[in-house]
Amino acid sequence: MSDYQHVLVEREGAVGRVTLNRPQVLNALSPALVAELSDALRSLDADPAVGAAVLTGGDRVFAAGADIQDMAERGAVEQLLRDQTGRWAAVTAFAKPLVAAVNGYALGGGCELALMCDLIVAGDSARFGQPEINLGIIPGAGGTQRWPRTVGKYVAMEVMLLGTHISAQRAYQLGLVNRVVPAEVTVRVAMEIAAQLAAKAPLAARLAKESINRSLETSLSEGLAHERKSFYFLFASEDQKEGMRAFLEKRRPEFKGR
Ligand code: DAK
Repeated sequence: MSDYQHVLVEREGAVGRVTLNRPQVLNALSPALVAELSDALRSLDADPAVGAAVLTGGDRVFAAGADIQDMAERGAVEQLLRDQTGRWAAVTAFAKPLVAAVNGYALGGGCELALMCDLIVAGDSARFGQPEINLGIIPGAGGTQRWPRTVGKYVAMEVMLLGTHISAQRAYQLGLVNRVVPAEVTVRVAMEIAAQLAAKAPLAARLAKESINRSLETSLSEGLAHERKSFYFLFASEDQKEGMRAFLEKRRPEFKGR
């Protein structure tokens, strides 16, 4: 994992951490960085010792968006053929709980990256926004879809048509982030939450995540049917037996992800 140039990958116990690492350009998301991020997340997903992960840009900035230097002179066909979407898809395909730890700017693709995570811990310095309108484009990694589903149409319009930045505190009021903490402890708090997530029954966490994400894409009846099947499925797991027996025996469960 140490041969990555644009991301750092570490593990603390059952928690993986990926840190975007191009500080000189505010972690601008170049294709090379996104390729490494995607590869790192796939590895953490495949690692049975990892139960949850944190995605961060570190203490100063999350990411100021896709790399404008890289995009400036590209044509439409070239953009399409580069299949960036496939690489970004690794973030939403990550099956374990993924916590974003956001300090400073989370703009454009950086903001979309945070919105792809399952929980967001924001430092009090965090600024969320989709300033693409100022570049003559629109968000391309989910911004126009995930913002309105999260905060409603009108705030989404403001953010995407005016390029307004949303502060950490306002993001909290809007339900866009789970916690606002002092910037110097953002990553630590996210790691603690991820450790708690990693201690839960892994299969149940995976299916709960899948079911909640599905609720944003389907009708209520289809979503309920999916939830019910996942619920029944878990009764085929050893962890369901362990969880319920442990409760009855008044002890802590030992989940195995089986
Ligand atoms: N790209 C490249 N370089 C960037 C950058 C970016 N997005 N953001 C900042 N930098 C560079 C600056 O050019 C500067 O470099 P030097 O001049 O020092 O060489 C350095 O980082 C420090 O930035 P500033 O000097 O500008 O710092 P300030 O504190 O004054 O301002 C700022 C910070 C974040 C307000 C400002 O840098 C800024 O406005 N940055 C651009 C933000 C932005 O417009 N982001 C949206 C980009 S478009 C898709 C996937 C993703 C996307 C689209 C499609 N598919 C899968 C299809 C995403 C698109 C986008 O994100």
